[in-house]
Amino acid sequence: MTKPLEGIKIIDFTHVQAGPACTQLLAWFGADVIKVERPGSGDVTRNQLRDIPDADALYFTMLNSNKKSLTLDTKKPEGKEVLEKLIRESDVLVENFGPGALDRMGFSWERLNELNPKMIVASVKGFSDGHHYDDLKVYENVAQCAGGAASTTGFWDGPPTISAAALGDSNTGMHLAIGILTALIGRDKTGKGQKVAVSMQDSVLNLCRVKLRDQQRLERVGYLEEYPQYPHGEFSDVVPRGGNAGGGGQPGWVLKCKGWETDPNAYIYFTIQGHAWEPICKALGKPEWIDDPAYKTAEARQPHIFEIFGTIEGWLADKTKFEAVDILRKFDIPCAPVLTMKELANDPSLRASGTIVEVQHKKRGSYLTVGSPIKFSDMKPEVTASPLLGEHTDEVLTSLGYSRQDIFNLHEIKAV
Ligand code: CAO
Repeated sequence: MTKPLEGIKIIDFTHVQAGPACTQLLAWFGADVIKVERPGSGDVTRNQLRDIPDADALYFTMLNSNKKSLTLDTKKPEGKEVLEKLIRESDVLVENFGPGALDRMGFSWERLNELNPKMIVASVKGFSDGHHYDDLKVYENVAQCAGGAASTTGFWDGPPTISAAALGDSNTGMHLAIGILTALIGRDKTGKGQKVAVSMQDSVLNLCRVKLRDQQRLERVGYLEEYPQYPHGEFSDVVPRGGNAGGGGQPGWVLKCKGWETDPNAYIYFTIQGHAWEPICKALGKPEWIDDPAYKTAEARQPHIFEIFGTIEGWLADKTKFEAVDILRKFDIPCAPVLTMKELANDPSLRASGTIVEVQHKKRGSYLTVGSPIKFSDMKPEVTASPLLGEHTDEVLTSLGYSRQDIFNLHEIKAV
């Protein structure tokens, strides 16, 4: 089956998570992604948090599937020469080095554009160009703090909190992928490449858009009625941490189910959707609440919403999270069990849909990874193993026109 991005050649000059997540996605959709790595060491994640000695760590294998690996010392003249050849025939270069690293290597945007005016140059940085922090190196949690996620996540009586979801890394990579695809479509119209830049701070903030909504509402009216602080607590002049409150117009909370005393994940998320009040009352066996003025409207419920959640927890006390959801789904109530990584890894639906996939790796044997969350009617992205360090060096050099002797010489002088 022809994949939509077949024929698109991508120089993957990325490392750690933000950049590799982007190029992995493009590789799943058919792009020829050549990961350029430093000889001897490669992407630092190959060695980070190893669970099998001498085999690439899962951190690497789960972010670099479907790619080729070319080892090249791009600070040496011989390595630069190879990279220049590759640039001349590639469609996209993606990088997420620290600020200024590509310029110091001699590959500024101007130089890249001169070498290949049709090439799209895509970068991830911690902060956008010209930002007063644009010299900073940034990792995931730093971005979550800088992008507004940490100050608005967690409980009001605890410190700013980091989300386990990679809002700074993979999320930024997904934004960059959208930018690259947009620039590729743009190039079809103009014939020209362009620079695409995404900052981790901006990408986190983009996902925290409703918190900026709340900041403005707070400044106008002095309170936020969907937050647990309303109506009994105090609001300051900044958006507070709202615990597990629903962020939209319908209250919700994480509620205890049977076994919560010993199982830290025996919980469901329960949402009280305004128009679903009647079915909720029926599901809970509380028909008297349906027309009770103290419960009938969202405004009436809000002052004692935690008392309502407490009653629901009473109803949940003899039901597992799965049993509870099986009942509530019949009443069309938006809810879900709090699922663990173990439960997700073994979920037959996720296996069937290709969201959790088992991949064979030359050194590791089989491992699980997350496949494409994007599903197509005409294509099922297949996940293949991540490359060993330098696995495709000779193949790529040959495709660039180097002879066996040239390749031997390059290896000899340690350029590759
Ligand atoms: N050959 C020769 N040199 C190479 C090379 C190669 N194939 N690949 C990389 N290098 C060099 C770079 O040229 C650079 O050298 P200089 O600093 O001397 O110019 C160096 O290796 C890499 O620098 P770096 O700043 O990218 O790496 P770091 O480990 O110090 O920082 C990180 C890592 C992630 C903090 C930084 O890259 C960064 O801020 N990136 C942008 C934001 C980002 O993507 N962060 C997300 C990472 S995922 O959590």
